Amino acid sequence: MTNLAKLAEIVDEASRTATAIPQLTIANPELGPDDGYAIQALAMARRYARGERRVGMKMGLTSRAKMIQVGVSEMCWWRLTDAMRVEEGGVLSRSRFIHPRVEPEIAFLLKKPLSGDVSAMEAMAAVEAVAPAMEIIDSRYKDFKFTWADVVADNSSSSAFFIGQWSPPDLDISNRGLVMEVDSRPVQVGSTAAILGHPVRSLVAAARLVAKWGERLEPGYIVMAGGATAAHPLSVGQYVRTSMRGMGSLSFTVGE
Ligand code: OOG
Ligand code: MG
Repeated sequence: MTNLAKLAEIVDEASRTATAIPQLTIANPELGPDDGYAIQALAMARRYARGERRVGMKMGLTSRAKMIQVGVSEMCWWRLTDAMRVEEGGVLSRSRFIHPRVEPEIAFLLKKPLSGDVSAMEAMAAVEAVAPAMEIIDSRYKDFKFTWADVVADNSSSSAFFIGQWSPPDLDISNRGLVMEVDSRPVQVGSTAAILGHPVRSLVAAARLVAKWGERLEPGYIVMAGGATAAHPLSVGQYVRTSMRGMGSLSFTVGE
């Protein structure tokens, strides 16, 4: 039988020490996505034991651009902790990561719990605020290559995130133009509509997916809807900025 706790230790250590590892499914071809989620939960317990605190959840692979970039066409999710949040406008330390990439996202702040099958209207009624966001993804696997089971086991590549200014939830977020720039040069241009046609669908999916694992989205949680465009590789010295029409912009600098 596969030792899931051992595999959780391997991905967690790879993440903690920023060291690339071979895909888990190479040595363990029997692993499926449900095993990936079991590994993820065990890896999460290790983070809690180190003092990290749960602050929300991220959805991944919710836009076509993202699915095509990594060659996996199923959604994935992961639990966010306080240690992953970096202050907007701050410095992201490159040495914490293996081969980091940045992607533009949209974030929801919840004021009510959500779990199971909910409608888009019910999901929005649980939202306190919405904000432009950026996620730093850093697959622990060599060459950023993985299967669905691998990526789920590895935090869904999650490693850090930035949140911009919160707006009230009645703002129409269905089709907000966005530009992600590196050193004032646009590297990705897109729209929030790329996220499942409307980012609220990602929140609806998030409520459904956590329920499968006996969890709910809690008041105060941040839920990241997933990259609206392909991700862009990061290197030391870059100044990265994402602007979302009518929602302001957020930025960071890549340090050593
Ligand atoms: C997987 C994580 C996907 C997103 O927003 O789609 C993700 C990856 O691209 O490495 O975070
Ligand atoms: Mg993402």
